[in-house]
Amino acid sequence: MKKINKSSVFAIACTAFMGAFGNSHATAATLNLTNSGLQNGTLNGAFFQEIDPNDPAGTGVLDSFVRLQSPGNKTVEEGYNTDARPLQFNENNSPQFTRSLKLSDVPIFTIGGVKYRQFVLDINEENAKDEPLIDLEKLQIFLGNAGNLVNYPTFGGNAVKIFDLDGNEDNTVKLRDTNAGSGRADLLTYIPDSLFSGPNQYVYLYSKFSGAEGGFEEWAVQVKEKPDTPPKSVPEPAALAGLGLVAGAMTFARRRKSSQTA
Ligand SMILES: [Ca+2]
Ligand SMILES: [Ca+2]
Ligand SMILES: [Ca+2]
Ligand SMILES: [Ca+2]
Repeated sequence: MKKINKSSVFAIACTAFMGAFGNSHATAATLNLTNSGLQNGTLNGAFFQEIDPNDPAGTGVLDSFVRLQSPGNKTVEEGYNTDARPLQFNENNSPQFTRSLKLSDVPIFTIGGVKYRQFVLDINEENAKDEPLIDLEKLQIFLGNAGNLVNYPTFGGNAVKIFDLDGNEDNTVKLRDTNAGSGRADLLTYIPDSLFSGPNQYVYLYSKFSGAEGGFEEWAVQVKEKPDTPPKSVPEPAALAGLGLVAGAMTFARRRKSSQTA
């Protein structure tokens, strides 16, 4: 597992600052997943893993629930999923791509004996210069009591924040568009399942990116067949195998394929 990088210069500066003002939140940690080869690492309890385009375990049907794109010439984008309209930030207006998400639709994976909820990120960045790079500045997850909440970050008192990437300090995950092209997801994000407690059953995922050019970024969940839910409609794997498309397997097959253009 990759270690979290900290800027020693910045740490020294922060130590001086903390000595002067006693501010325990004055440090920042960066998890850098931009090096070549598949990268992974942890930051404030979350586990991040780049998707291996050749790993069959990384394939599946994706169901997107929030799509973000920086407006105009801006390179910062933020937003969260909800059924409510109008939207608050830079979310795609289509109910197909920005919508409510039930906790029961977020699959659980066990890593090292610990259960995690898994979210999938598809990055779309230009593959020129340093533009494939993009920084995840903020990642916050709330549990809400309805699917059409508005007014982040309070949600009118109808949602509880259960995870914050910056909960301990101002953290950043440095990412890149590893698997370029439409429908090729890049990052698996695992949040401890133990945090998803309480009566609220709607998941709200807020994220903020910088260095965001090119196409949209999109958060999704893998559609897993679970014992407590009926199997969902998925493309026939055998049909794909017959065309030799499974071997490449960096594509996450998607529902509503006709609407995948950015
Ligand atoms: Ca991608
Ligand atoms: Ca970029
Ligand atoms: Ca941050
Ligand atoms: Ca982008």
